[in-house]
Amino acid sequence: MDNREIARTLQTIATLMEIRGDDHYRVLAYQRAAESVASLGHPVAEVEDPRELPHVGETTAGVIRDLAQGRTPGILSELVEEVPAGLVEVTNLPNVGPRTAGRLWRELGVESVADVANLKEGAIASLKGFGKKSEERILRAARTYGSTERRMLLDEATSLAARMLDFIRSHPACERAEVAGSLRRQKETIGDLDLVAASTDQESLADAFAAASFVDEVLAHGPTKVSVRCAGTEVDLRIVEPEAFGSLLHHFTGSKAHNVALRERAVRMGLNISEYGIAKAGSGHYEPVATEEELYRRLDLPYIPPELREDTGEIEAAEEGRLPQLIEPADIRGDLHVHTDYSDGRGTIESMAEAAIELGHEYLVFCDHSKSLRVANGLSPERLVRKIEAVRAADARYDEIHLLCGAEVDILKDGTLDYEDGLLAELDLVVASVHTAFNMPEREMTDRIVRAMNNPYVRVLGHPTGRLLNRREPYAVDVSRLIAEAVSTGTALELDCYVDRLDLSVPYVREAVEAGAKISIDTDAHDEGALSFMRFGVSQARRAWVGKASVVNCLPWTKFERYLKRGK
Ligand code: DGT
Ligand code: CA
Ligand code: CA
Ligand code: ZN
Repeated sequence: MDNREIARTLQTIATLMEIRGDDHYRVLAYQRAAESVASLGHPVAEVEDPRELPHVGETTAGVIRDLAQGRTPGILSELVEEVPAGLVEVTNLPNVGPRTAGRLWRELGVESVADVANLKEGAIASLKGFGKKSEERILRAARTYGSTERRMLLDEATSLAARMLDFIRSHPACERAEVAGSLRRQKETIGDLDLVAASTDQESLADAFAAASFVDEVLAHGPTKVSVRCAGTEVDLRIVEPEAFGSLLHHFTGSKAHNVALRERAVRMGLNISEYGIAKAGSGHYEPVATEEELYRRLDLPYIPPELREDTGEIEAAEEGRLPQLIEPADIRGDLHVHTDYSDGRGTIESMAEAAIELGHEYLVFCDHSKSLRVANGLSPERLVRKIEAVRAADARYDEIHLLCGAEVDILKDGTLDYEDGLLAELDLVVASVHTAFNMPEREMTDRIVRAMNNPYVRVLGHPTGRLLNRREPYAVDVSRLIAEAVSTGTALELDCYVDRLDLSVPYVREAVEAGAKISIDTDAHDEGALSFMRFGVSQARRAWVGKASVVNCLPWTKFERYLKRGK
Protein backbone atom coordinates (compact mmCIF):
# COMPACT_ATOMS: atom_id res chain seq x y z
CA MET A 1 0.00 0.00 0.00
CA ASP A 2 1.30 3.47 -0.79
CA ASN A 3 0.90 6.48 1.51
CA ARG A 4 -2.28 7.61 -0.12
CA GLU A 5 -4.00 4.27 0.31
CA ILE A 6 -2.76 3.97 3.89
CA ALA A 7 -4.01 7.46 4.73
CA ARG A 8 -7.38 6.67 3.20
CA THR A 9 -7.67 3.45 5.14
CA LEU A 10 -6.81 5.21 8.40
CA GLN A 11 -9.48 7.76 7.57
CA THR A 12 -11.95 4.95 6.86
CA ILE A 13 -11.17 3.41 10.25
CA ALA A 14 -11.82 6.79 11.89
CA THR A 15 -15.12 7.16 10.04
CA LEU A 16 -16.30 3.66 10.91
CA MET A 17 -15.37 4.25 14.56
CA GLU A 18 -17.32 7.46 14.59
CA ILE A 19 -20.33 5.73 13.05
CA ARG A 20 -20.04 3.04 15.72
CA GLY A 21 -20.06 5.78 18.36
CA ASP A 22 -16.50 5.36 19.64
CA ASP A 23 -14.83 7.83 21.92
CA HIS A 24 -13.93 11.16 20.29
CA TYR A 25 -10.22 10.92 21.20
CA ARG A 26 -9.88 7.49 19.68
CA VAL A 27 -11.38 8.75 16.42
CA LEU A 28 -9.16 11.82 16.44
CA ALA A 29 -6.03 9.67 16.83
CA TYR A 30 -6.78 7.92 13.52
CA GLN A 31 -7.69 11.15 11.74
CA ARG A 32 -4.42 12.75 12.83
CA ALA A 33 -2.44 9.68 11.82
CA ALA A 34 -4.11 9.78 8.39
CA GLU A 35 -3.07 13.41 7.91
CA SER A 36 0.49 12.65 8.99
CA VAL A 37 0.84 9.83 6.50
CA ALA A 38 -0.78 11.86 3.70
CA SER A 39 1.63 14.75 4.14
CA LEU A 40 4.74 12.59 4.45
CA GLY A 41 7.24 13.29 1.66
CA HIS A 42 8.47 9.68 1.28
CA PRO A 43 6.90 6.21 1.48
CA VAL A 44 5.79 5.38 5.02
CA ALA A 45 6.80 1.76 4.37
CA GLU A 46 10.43 2.95 4.55
CA VAL A 47 9.95 4.44 7.99
CA GLU A 48 11.53 2.19 10.57
CA ASP A 49 9.20 3.12 13.40
CA PRO A 50 5.96 4.95 12.47
CA ARG A 51 5.82 6.36 16.00
CA GLU A 52 8.40 8.90 14.81
CA LEU A 53 5.70 10.53 12.68
CA PRO A 54 3.81 13.45 14.21
CA HIS A 55 0.54 12.44 15.91
CA VAL A 56 1.21 8.73 15.59
CA GLY A 57 1.13 6.70 18.82
CA GLU A 58 1.55 3.08 19.80
CA THR A 59 -1.77 1.82 18.44
CA THR A 60 -1.91 3.74 15.19
CA ALA A 61 1.76 2.88 14.52
CA GLY A 62 0.85 -0.80 14.67
CA VAL A 63 -2.01 -0.25 12.25
CA ILE A 64 0.24 1.69 9.85
CA ARG A 65 2.82 -1.11 9.97
CA ASP A 66 0.14 -3.68 9.16
CA LEU A 67 -1.12 -1.65 6.23
CA ALA A 68 2.38 -0.92 4.88
CA GLN A 69 3.09 -4.65 4.88
CA GLY A 70 -0.19 -5.57 3.26
CA ARG A 71 -1.92 -7.04 6.33
CA THR A 72 -5.46 -6.15 7.36
CA PRO A 73 -5.30 -4.58 10.82
CA GLY A 74 -7.45 -6.24 13.48
CA ILE A 75 -9.35 -3.04 14.22
CA LEU A 76 -10.40 -2.75 10.57
CA SER A 77 -11.70 -6.36 10.39
CA GLU A 78 -13.61 -5.76 13.59
CA LEU A 79 -15.21 -2.56 12.28
CA VAL A 80 -16.04 -4.01 8.87
CA GLU A 81 -17.72 -6.93 10.62
CA GLU A 82 -19.75 -4.67 12.85
CA VAL A 83 -20.68 -1.59 10.80
CA PRO A 84 -22.75 -2.02 7.61
CA ALA A 85 -20.59 -0.99 4.65
CA GLY A 86 -23.27 1.25 3.10
CA LEU A 87 -23.18 3.66 6.03
CA VAL A 88 -19.96 5.30 4.86
CA GLU A 89 -21.78 6.56 1.80
CA VAL A 90 -24.60 7.85 3.99
CA THR A 91 -22.10 10.35 5.44
CA ASN A 92 -21.98 12.03 2.00
CA LEU A 93 -25.53 13.30 2.44
CA PRO A 94 -25.87 16.95 3.49
CA ASN A 95 -26.05 17.52 7.26
CA VAL A 96 -25.05 13.90 7.86
CA GLY A 97 -21.67 13.25 9.43
CA PRO A 98 -20.49 9.88 10.74
CA ARG A 99 -22.13 10.46 14.15
CA THR A 100 -25.47 11.17 12.52
CA ALA A 101 -25.10 8.18 10.20
CA GLY A 102 -24.53 6.08 13.33
CA ARG A 103 -27.73 7.40 14.87
CA LEU A 104 -29.74 6.74 11.70
CA TRP A 105 -28.39 3.19 11.84
CA ARG A 106 -29.06 2.56 15.52
CA GLU A 107 -32.32 4.47 15.85
CA LEU A 108 -33.92 3.88 12.44
CA GLY A 109 -32.18 0.76 11.15
CA VAL A 110 -30.65 2.56 8.16
CA GLU A 111 -27.76 0.70 6.48
CA SER A 112 -27.36 2.52 3.14
CA VAL A 113 -28.30 5.61 1.14
CA ALA A 114 -31.12 3.56 -0.41
CA ASP A 115 -32.48 2.86 3.09
CA VAL A 116 -32.48 6.60 3.81
CA ALA A 117 -34.35 7.24 0.56
CA ASN A 118 -37.02 4.76 1.66
CA LEU A 119 -37.59 6.26 5.11
CA LYS A 120 -41.10 7.47 5.82
CA GLU A 121 -41.61 11.23 6.03
CA GLY A 122 -41.28 12.29 9.65
CA ALA A 123 -38.96 9.46 10.69
CA ILE A 124 -35.81 11.59 10.75
CA ALA A 125 -37.65 14.63 12.09
CA SER A 126 -38.80 12.51 15.05
CA LEU A 127 -35.18 12.07 16.20
CA LYS A 128 -33.87 14.44 18.82
CA GLY A 129 -31.91 17.29 17.25
CA PHE A 130 -33.52 17.06 13.80
CA GLY A 131 -36.10 19.39 12.34
CA LYS A 132 -38.40 19.06 9.38
CA LYS A 133 -36.09 21.18 7.21
CA SER A 134 -33.05 19.01 7.77
CA GLU A 135 -35.14 15.92 7.17
CA GLU A 136 -36.32 17.31 3.84
CA ARG A 137 -32.77 18.01 2.74
CA ILE A 138 -31.47 14.61 3.73
CA LEU A 139 -34.35 12.79 2.06
CA ARG A 140 -34.10 14.79 -1.13
CA ALA A 141 -30.36 14.20 -1.39
CA ALA A 142 -30.82 10.48 -0.71
CA ARG A 143 -33.56 10.18 -3.30
CA THR A 144 -31.48 11.86 -6.01
CA TYR A 145 -28.16 10.40 -4.90
CA GLY A 146 -25.74 9.62 -7.71
CA SER A 147 -28.04 10.99 -10.39
CA THR A 148 -26.30 13.38 -12.78
CA GLU A 149 -29.33 15.62 -12.48
CA ARG A 150 -28.44 16.39 -8.92
CA ARG A 151 -27.20 19.93 -8.47
CA MET A 152 -25.91 21.13 -5.12
CA LEU A 153 -27.56 23.89 -3.16
CA LEU A 154 -25.41 26.90 -2.34
CA ASP A 155 -24.67 26.15 1.31
CA GLU A 156 -23.61 22.59 0.56
CA ALA A 157 -21.35 23.66 -2.32
CA THR A 158 -19.91 26.50 -0.24
CA SER A 159 -18.89 24.31 2.67
CA LEU A 160 -17.46 21.62 0.42
CA ALA A 161 -15.42 24.23 -1.45
CA ALA A 162 -14.24 25.83 1.80
CA ARG A 163 -12.93 22.50 3.03
CA MET A 164 -10.94 22.00 -0.15
CA LEU A 165 -9.65 25.57 -0.31
CA ASP A 166 -8.40 25.22 3.28
CA PHE A 167 -6.46 22.17 2.26
CA ILE A 168 -5.03 23.74 -0.91
CA ARG A 169 -4.15 27.04 0.76
CA SER A 170 -2.36 25.31 3.61
CA HIS A 171 -0.01 23.56 1.18
CA PRO A 172 3.44 25.19 1.19
CA ALA A 173 3.53 25.36 -2.63
CA CYS A 174 0.26 27.30 -2.86
CA GLU A 175 0.37 31.07 -3.40
CA ARG A 176 -3.30 31.66 -4.07
CA ALA A 177 -6.42 29.60 -4.48
CA GLU A 178 -9.98 30.58 -5.29
CA VAL A 179 -13.31 29.08 -6.20
CA ALA A 180 -14.28 29.60 -9.85
CA GLY A 181 -17.22 28.34 -11.95
CA SER A 182 -20.87 28.68 -11.06
CA LEU A 183 -20.19 28.83 -7.32
CA ARG A 184 -18.12 31.99 -7.73
CA ARG A 185 -20.93 33.46 -9.82
CA GLN A 186 -23.35 32.30 -7.10
CA LYS A 187 -25.70 30.51 -9.44
CA GLU A 188 -28.69 29.17 -7.54
CA THR A 189 -27.55 25.56 -7.89
CA ILE A 190 -24.09 24.16 -8.56
CA GLY A 191 -23.25 21.29 -10.92
CA ASP A 192 -19.59 20.69 -10.13
CA LEU A 193 -16.90 22.61 -8.29
CA ASP A 194 -14.14 24.43 -10.14
CA LEU A 195 -11.09 25.50 -8.17
CA VAL A 196 -8.05 27.42 -9.40
CA ALA A 197 -4.68 27.88 -7.76
CA ALA A 198 -1.39 29.68 -8.35
CA SER A 199 1.87 27.94 -7.53
CA THR A 200 5.52 27.91 -8.51
CA ASP A 201 5.53 24.16 -7.91
CA GLN A 202 2.34 23.11 -9.62
CA GLU A 203 3.05 19.42 -9.74
CA SER A 204 3.53 18.95 -6.00
CA LEU A 205 0.32 20.83 -5.30
CA ALA A 206 -1.53 18.68 -7.85
CA ASP A 207 -0.15 15.50 -6.26
CA ALA A 208 -1.10 16.60 -2.76
CA PHE A 209 -4.65 17.42 -3.83
CA ALA A 210 -5.08 14.07 -5.57
CA ALA A 211 -3.90 12.35 -2.39
CA ALA A 212 -6.09 14.37 0.01
CA SER A 213 -8.09 12.29 2.45
CA PHE A 214 -11.44 13.81 1.36
CA VAL A 215 -11.00 12.48 -2.19
CA ASP A 216 -13.16 9.44 -2.98
CA GLU A 217 -11.87 8.81 -6.50
CA VAL A 218 -9.28 10.42 -8.79
CA LEU A 219 -10.78 10.90 -12.24
CA ALA A 220 -7.80 12.61 -13.92
CA HIS A 221 -4.41 13.60 -12.59
CA GLY A 222 -1.85 15.63 -14.52
CA PRO A 223 0.88 18.07 -13.43
CA THR A 224 -1.42 21.13 -13.57
CA LYS A 225 -4.89 19.63 -13.55
CA VAL A 226 -6.69 17.25 -11.23
CA SER A 227 -10.28 16.04 -11.33
CA VAL A 228 -11.65 14.11 -8.42
CA ARG A 229 -14.93 12.84 -7.08
CA CYS A 230 -15.76 13.84 -3.55
CA ALA A 231 -19.01 13.68 -1.59
CA GLY A 232 -20.86 12.66 -4.73
CA THR A 233 -19.59 15.67 -6.71
CA GLU A 234 -16.90 16.27 -9.28
CA VAL A 235 -14.21 18.77 -8.35
CA ASP A 236 -11.79 20.20 -10.93
CA LEU A 237 -8.58 21.89 -9.83
CA ARG A 238 -6.39 23.83 -12.27
CA ILE A 239 -3.01 25.21 -11.28
CA VAL A 240 -0.89 27.86 -13.03
CA GLU A 241 2.14 29.98 -12.25
CA PRO A 242 1.19 33.14 -10.31
CA GLU A 243 1.73 35.50 -13.31
CA ALA A 244 -1.12 33.79 -15.18
CA PHE A 245 -3.61 33.50 -12.32
CA GLY A 246 -5.93 36.27 -13.55
CA SER A 247 -6.50 34.64 -16.93
CA LEU A 248 -7.12 31.24 -15.39
CA LEU A 249 -9.49 32.50 -12.72
CA HIS A 250 -11.42 34.49 -15.26
CA HIS A 251 -11.69 31.67 -17.77
CA PHE A 252 -12.94 29.12 -15.26
CA THR A 253 -15.31 31.53 -13.58
CA GLY A 254 -17.30 31.85 -16.78
CA SER A 255 -20.02 31.89 -17.57
CA LYS A 256 -19.26 30.39 -20.90
CA ALA A 257 -21.64 32.91 -22.50
CA HIS A 258 -19.82 35.81 -20.84
CA ASN A 259 -16.46 34.45 -21.98
CA VAL A 260 -17.66 34.07 -25.54
CA ALA A 261 -19.05 37.62 -25.64
CA LEU A 262 -15.86 39.01 -24.12
CA ARG A 263 -13.74 37.10 -26.61
CA GLU A 264 -15.72 38.62 -29.48
CA ARG A 265 -15.13 42.07 -28.09
CA ALA A 266 -11.42 41.32 -27.80
CA VAL A 267 -11.28 40.20 -31.43
CA ARG A 268 -12.81 43.52 -32.48
CA MET A 269 -9.89 45.15 -30.65
CA GLY A 270 -7.37 42.93 -32.47
CA LEU A 271 -6.78 40.69 -29.44
CA ASN A 272 -7.24 37.04 -28.54
CA ILE A 273 -7.98 35.96 -24.96
CA SER A 274 -7.80 32.50 -23.49
CA GLU A 275 -7.17 30.78 -20.18
CA TYR A 276 -3.44 31.42 -20.81
CA GLY A 277 -3.55 35.17 -21.29
CA ILE A 278 -3.93 37.84 -23.98
CA ALA A 279 -2.33 37.71 -27.42
CA LYS A 280 -2.20 40.04 -30.40
CA ALA A 281 -4.69 38.55 -32.82
CA GLY A 282 -3.15 35.75 -34.81
CA SER A 283 0.25 35.89 -33.06
CA GLY A 284 -0.44 32.85 -30.88
CA HIS A 285 1.86 34.34 -28.26
CA TYR A 286 -0.18 34.64 -25.07
CA GLU A 287 1.03 37.06 -22.45
CA PRO A 288 -0.08 35.94 -18.97
CA VAL A 289 -2.36 38.22 -16.94
CA ALA A 290 -2.00 38.11 -13.16
CA THR A 291 -5.33 39.59 -12.07
CA GLU A 292 -8.86 39.86 -13.43
CA GLU A 293 -8.80 43.63 -12.92
CA GLU A 294 -5.81 43.78 -15.28
CA LEU A 295 -7.60 41.58 -17.80
CA TYR A 296 -10.64 43.85 -17.96
CA ARG A 297 -8.39 46.92 -18.04
CA ARG A 298 -6.57 45.53 -21.08
CA LEU A 299 -9.98 45.27 -22.76
CA ASP A 300 -10.80 48.88 -21.80
CA LEU A 301 -13.48 47.79 -19.35
CA PRO A 302 -14.10 48.32 -15.65
CA TYR A 303 -14.06 45.21 -13.45
CA ILE A 304 -17.25 43.18 -13.87
CA PRO A 305 -18.25 41.32 -10.67
CA PRO A 306 -18.62 37.54 -11.10
CA GLU A 307 -22.34 37.60 -10.26
CA LEU A 308 -23.00 39.69 -13.38
CA ARG A 309 -21.06 37.50 -15.81
CA GLU A 310 -23.96 35.84 -17.59
CA ASP A 311 -24.00 37.79 -20.86
CA THR A 312 -27.22 39.55 -19.95
CA GLY A 313 -26.05 43.04 -20.85
CA GLU A 314 -23.12 43.40 -18.45
CA ILE A 315 -20.50 43.94 -21.15
CA GLU A 316 -22.51 46.72 -22.84
CA ALA A 317 -23.20 48.30 -19.45
CA ALA A 318 -19.50 48.15 -18.62
CA GLU A 319 -18.60 49.76 -21.97
CA GLU A 320 -21.03 52.57 -21.30
CA GLY A 321 -19.95 53.06 -17.70
CA ARG A 322 -23.35 52.12 -16.29
CA LEU A 323 -22.64 48.99 -14.30
CA PRO A 324 -24.89 49.04 -11.24
CA GLN A 325 -23.58 49.77 -7.74
CA LEU A 326 -24.48 46.35 -6.33
CA ILE A 327 -25.81 45.63 -2.87
CA GLU A 328 -23.25 44.08 -0.48
CA PRO A 329 -23.74 41.87 2.57
CA ALA A 330 -22.81 44.76 4.88
CA ASP A 331 -25.73 46.82 3.52
CA ILE A 332 -28.24 44.51 5.20
CA ARG A 333 -29.59 45.99 8.46
CA GLY A 334 -32.18 43.47 9.54
CA ASP A 335 -34.13 40.32 8.77
CA LEU A 336 -37.90 40.57 8.26
CA HIS A 337 -38.94 36.93 8.23
CA VAL A 338 -37.74 34.41 10.79
CA HIS A 339 -39.55 31.62 12.63
CA THR A 340 -39.31 30.44 16.23
CA ASP A 341 -40.46 27.44 18.24
CA TYR A 342 -43.84 29.15 18.59
CA SER A 343 -44.58 27.54 15.20
CA ASP A 344 -42.22 25.23 13.29
CA GLY A 345 -38.87 26.88 14.04
CA ARG A 346 -36.25 25.36 16.31
CA GLY A 347 -34.88 28.53 17.89
CA THR A 348 -36.45 30.63 20.64
CA ILE A 349 -37.07 34.38 20.52
CA GLU A 350 -33.89 34.80 22.58
CA SER A 351 -31.65 32.40 20.67
CA MET A 352 -32.68 33.88 17.32
CA ALA A 353 -32.21 37.43 18.64
CA GLU A 354 -28.73 36.59 19.87
CA ALA A 355 -27.74 35.01 16.57
CA ALA A 356 -29.04 38.11 14.75
CA ILE A 357 -27.02 40.40 17.06
CA GLU A 358 -23.98 38.27 16.24
CA LEU A 359 -24.59 39.02 12.54
CA GLY A 360 -24.80 42.74 13.25
CA HIS A 361 -28.51 43.18 12.53
CA GLU A 362 -30.24 46.27 13.90
CA TYR A 363 -33.69 44.70 13.80
CA LEU A 364 -35.36 41.33 13.55
CA VAL A 365 -39.01 40.55 12.79
CA PHE A 366 -40.46 37.29 14.11
CA CYS A 367 -42.95 35.92 11.62
CA ASP A 368 -44.38 32.59 12.68
CA HIS A 369 -47.09 30.73 10.80
CA SER A 370 -50.79 31.59 11.08
CA LYS A 371 -53.64 29.55 12.52
CA SER A 372 -54.74 27.39 9.57
CA LEU A 373 -51.29 26.03 8.87
CA ARG A 374 -51.65 23.15 11.29
CA VAL A 375 -48.73 21.14 9.85
CA ALA A 376 -46.46 24.00 10.81
CA ASN A 377 -48.02 24.49 14.25
CA GLY A 378 -49.55 27.82 13.22
CA LEU A 379 -50.54 30.23 16.01
CA SER A 380 -54.15 30.67 17.07
CA PRO A 381 -55.11 34.33 17.63
CA GLU A 382 -54.77 33.78 21.40
CA ARG A 383 -51.28 32.35 21.06
CA LEU A 384 -50.32 35.17 18.70
CA VAL A 385 -51.42 37.75 21.25
CA ARG A 386 -49.27 36.05 23.87
CA LYS A 387 -46.37 35.93 21.45
CA ILE A 388 -46.67 39.66 20.73
CA GLU A 389 -46.31 40.26 24.47
CA ALA A 390 -43.33 37.91 24.69
CA VAL A 391 -41.57 39.70 21.82
CA ARG A 392 -42.23 43.12 23.35
CA ALA A 393 -40.84 41.90 26.67
CA ALA A 394 -37.77 40.43 24.99
CA ASP A 395 -37.24 43.65 23.04
CA ALA A 396 -37.09 45.56 26.31
CA ARG A 397 -34.28 43.26 27.50
CA TYR A 398 -32.00 43.77 24.49
CA ASP A 399 -30.30 47.09 23.80
CA GLU A 400 -28.37 45.78 20.82
CA ILE A 401 -31.31 44.99 18.56
CA HIS A 402 -34.93 45.95 17.91
CA LEU A 403 -37.18 42.90 18.13
CA LEU A 404 -40.48 43.15 16.31
CA CYS A 405 -43.47 40.86 16.11
CA GLY A 406 -45.01 40.03 12.76
CA ALA A 407 -46.55 36.95 11.25
CA GLU A 408 -46.27 34.91 8.08
CA VAL A 409 -49.96 34.87 7.36
CA ASP A 410 -51.41 32.28 5.04
CA ILE A 411 -53.14 33.52 1.91
CA LEU A 412 -56.29 31.41 1.88
CA LYS A 413 -57.76 29.97 -1.30
CA ASP A 414 -59.96 33.00 -1.97
CA GLY A 415 -57.17 35.52 -1.30
CA THR A 416 -58.38 36.48 2.17
CA LEU A 417 -55.94 36.26 5.04
CA ASP A 418 -55.70 33.80 7.88
CA TYR A 419 -56.19 36.43 10.66
CA GLU A 420 -58.76 39.20 11.02
CA ASP A 421 -57.62 42.72 10.12
CA GLY A 422 -58.04 43.78 13.76
CA LEU A 423 -55.33 41.33 14.77
CA LEU A 424 -53.10 42.16 11.80
CA ALA A 425 -53.21 45.78 12.96
CA GLU A 426 -51.51 44.72 16.20
CA LEU A 427 -48.49 43.36 14.33
CA ASP A 428 -45.40 45.32 13.34
CA LEU A 429 -45.24 43.69 9.93
CA VAL A 430 -47.18 41.11 7.95
CA VAL A 431 -45.66 38.73 5.41
CA ALA A 432 -48.37 36.99 3.39
CA SER A 433 -47.59 33.67 1.67
CA VAL A 434 -49.22 30.79 -0.15
CA HIS A 435 -48.71 27.40 1.50
CA THR A 436 -51.73 25.41 0.32
CA ALA A 437 -53.79 24.75 -2.83
CA PHE A 438 -50.86 25.10 -5.22
CA ASN A 439 -52.66 23.58 -8.18
CA MET A 440 -54.93 26.45 -9.16
CA PRO A 441 -55.07 27.73 -12.74
CA GLU A 442 -52.72 30.68 -13.26
CA ARG A 443 -55.47 33.29 -13.46
CA GLU A 444 -57.08 32.18 -10.20
CA MET A 445 -53.79 31.94 -8.37
CA THR A 446 -52.76 35.41 -9.53
CA ASP A 447 -56.13 36.89 -8.50
CA ARG A 448 -55.82 35.19 -5.12
CA ILE A 449 -52.38 36.70 -4.44
CA VAL A 450 -53.27 40.12 -5.84
CA ARG A 451 -56.22 40.27 -3.45
CA ALA A 452 -53.91 39.58 -0.51
CA MET A 453 -51.46 42.24 -1.70
CA ASN A 454 -54.27 44.76 -1.56
CA ASN A 455 -54.77 44.16 2.15
CA PRO A 456 -53.45 47.33 3.83
CA TYR A 457 -51.52 45.37 6.47
CA VAL A 458 -49.60 43.10 4.09
CA ARG A 459 -46.15 44.63 3.65
CA VAL A 460 -44.29 41.70 2.11
CA LEU A 461 -45.36 38.95 -0.28
CA GLY A 462 -43.51 35.84 0.96
CA HIS A 463 -41.72 33.42 -1.42
CA PRO A 464 -43.90 34.63 -4.32
CA THR A 465 -43.71 31.56 -6.59
CA GLY A 466 -43.48 28.73 -4.07
CA ARG A 467 -40.74 26.80 -5.83
CA LEU A 468 -38.42 24.41 -3.99
CA LEU A 469 -35.15 23.81 -5.84
CA ASN A 470 -34.67 20.19 -6.94
CA ARG A 471 -38.11 19.37 -5.52
CA ARG A 472 -41.08 21.46 -6.55
CA GLU A 473 -41.80 23.63 -9.55
CA PRO A 474 -43.24 27.10 -8.95
CA TYR A 475 -47.03 27.24 -8.95
CA ALA A 476 -48.65 28.80 -12.00
CA VAL A 477 -48.73 32.54 -11.44
CA ASP A 478 -48.35 35.69 -13.54
CA VAL A 479 -45.30 37.22 -11.87
CA SER A 480 -45.34 40.33 -14.07
CA ARG A 481 -48.80 41.14 -12.72
CA LEU A 482 -47.57 40.60 -9.15
CA ILE A 483 -44.72 43.00 -9.86
CA ALA A 484 -47.10 45.65 -11.19
CA GLU A 485 -49.29 45.18 -8.12
CA ALA A 486 -46.26 45.37 -5.81
CA VAL A 487 -45.48 48.80 -7.28
CA SER A 488 -49.04 50.12 -7.15
CA THR A 489 -49.85 48.85 -3.63
CA GLY A 490 -46.40 49.45 -2.11
CA THR A 491 -46.02 45.79 -1.14
CA ALA A 492 -42.46 44.50 -1.06
CA LEU A 493 -41.64 41.25 -2.83
CA GLU A 494 -39.63 38.76 -0.88
CA LEU A 495 -36.35 37.32 -2.00
CA ASP A 496 -36.42 34.35 0.36
CA CYS A 497 -32.79 33.40 1.12
CA TYR A 498 -33.43 29.87 2.26
CA VAL A 499 -31.10 27.87 -0.01
CA ASP A 500 -33.78 25.63 -1.48
CA ARG A 501 -36.13 28.55 -2.20
CA LEU A 502 -34.23 31.61 -3.51
CA ASP A 503 -37.67 32.86 -4.41
CA LEU A 504 -38.28 35.28 -6.21
CA SER A 505 -35.70 34.01 -8.66
CA VAL A 506 -33.08 36.26 -10.21
CA PRO A 507 -34.76 37.18 -13.55
CA TYR A 508 -37.97 38.20 -11.73
CA VAL A 509 -36.08 40.19 -9.11
CA ARG A 510 -34.37 42.06 -11.90
CA GLU A 511 -37.70 42.73 -13.62
CA ALA A 512 -39.25 43.84 -10.31
CA VAL A 513 -36.49 46.29 -9.45
CA GLU A 514 -36.50 47.73 -12.96
CA ALA A 515 -40.25 48.30 -12.56
CA GLY A 516 -39.63 50.16 -9.29
CA ALA A 517 -40.77 47.48 -6.84
CA LYS A 518 -39.15 47.07 -3.44
CA ILE A 519 -37.51 43.80 -2.38
CA SER A 520 -37.24 42.30 1.09
CA ILE A 521 -34.22 39.99 1.30
CA ASP A 522 -35.03 37.79 4.26
CA THR A 523 -33.96 34.38 5.45
CA ASP A 524 -37.19 32.60 6.46
CA ALA A 525 -34.81 31.01 8.99
CA HIS A 526 -36.17 28.16 11.10
CA ASP A 527 -33.01 27.91 13.22
CA GLU A 528 -30.13 30.15 14.25
CA GLY A 529 -27.72 28.80 11.63
CA ALA A 530 -30.03 29.65 8.74
CA LEU A 531 -29.86 33.36 9.62
CA SER A 532 -26.50 33.36 7.87
CA PHE A 533 -28.12 32.31 4.57
CA MET A 534 -28.64 36.07 4.15
CA ARG A 535 -25.40 36.08 2.17
CA PHE A 536 -26.98 33.85 -0.49
CA GLY A 537 -29.98 36.14 -0.83
CA VAL A 538 -27.63 39.08 -1.22
CA SER A 539 -25.69 37.26 -3.92
CA GLN A 540 -28.93 36.46 -5.76
CA ALA A 541 -29.85 40.15 -5.55
CA ARG A 542 -26.44 41.01 -7.00
CA ARG A 543 -27.10 38.60 -9.86
CA ALA A 544 -30.30 40.58 -10.41
CA TRP A 545 -28.38 43.90 -10.62
CA VAL A 546 -29.93 45.13 -7.37
CA GLY A 547 -28.58 48.13 -5.45
CA LYS A 548 -29.33 48.73 -1.79
CA ALA A 549 -31.87 51.48 -2.51
CA SER A 550 -34.37 48.86 -3.71
CA VAL A 551 -34.14 46.73 -0.58
CA VAL A 552 -36.35 47.57 2.41
CA ASN A 553 -34.14 45.82 4.95
CA CYS A 554 -31.18 47.96 3.93
CA LEU A 555 -32.92 50.87 5.65
CA PRO A 556 -31.21 51.89 8.88
CA TRP A 557 -33.44 51.41 11.93
CA THR A 558 -34.91 54.91 12.22
CA LYS A 559 -35.88 54.96 8.55
CA PHE A 560 -37.17 51.41 8.73
CA GLU A 561 -39.29 52.32 11.76
CA ARG A 562 -40.73 55.25 9.83
CA TYR A 563 -41.38 53.00 6.84
CA LEU A 564 -43.39 50.65 9.07
CA LYS A 565 -45.36 53.41 10.77
CA ARG A 566 -46.17 55.20 7.54
CA GLY A 567 -48.14 52.21 6.27
CA LYS A 568 -48.80 51.47 2.63
P1 DGT B 1 -22.12 24.20 -13.37
O1 DGT B 1 -20.88 23.45 -13.01
O2 DGT B 1 -23.01 23.44 -14.28
O3 DGT B 1 -22.86 24.69 -12.17
O4 DGT B 1 -21.70 25.52 -14.19
P2 DGT B 1 -20.26 26.16 -14.48
O5 DGT B 1 -20.48 27.52 -15.00
O6 DGT B 1 -19.38 26.02 -13.30
O7 DGT B 1 -19.74 25.30 -15.70
P3 DGT B 1 -18.52 24.27 -15.86
O8 DGT B 1 -18.17 23.63 -14.57
O9 DGT B 1 -18.88 23.38 -16.99
O10 DGT B 1 -17.33 25.18 -16.36
C1 DGT B 1 -16.69 26.10 -15.52
C2 DGT B 1 -16.29 27.31 -16.28
O11 DGT B 1 -15.28 26.99 -17.23
C3 DGT B 1 -17.41 27.89 -17.11
O12 DGT B 1 -18.24 28.73 -16.35
C4 DGT B 1 -16.65 28.61 -18.18
C5 DGT B 1 -15.45 27.75 -18.40
N1 DGT B 1 -15.66 26.85 -19.55
C6 DGT B 1 -15.89 25.54 -19.52
N2 DGT B 1 -16.00 25.04 -20.75
C7 DGT B 1 -15.88 26.07 -21.59
C8 DGT B 1 -15.92 26.21 -23.00
O13 DGT B 1 -16.11 25.26 -23.75
N3 DGT B 1 -15.74 27.46 -23.47
C9 DGT B 1 -15.53 28.53 -22.67
N4 DGT B 1 -15.38 29.74 -23.17
N5 DGT B 1 -15.48 28.42 -21.36
C10 DGT B 1 -15.65 27.22 -20.81
CA1 CA C 1 -18.81 24.04 -12.31
CA1 CA D 1 -16.26 21.97 -14.06
ZN1 ZN E 1 -43.56 30.30 4.20
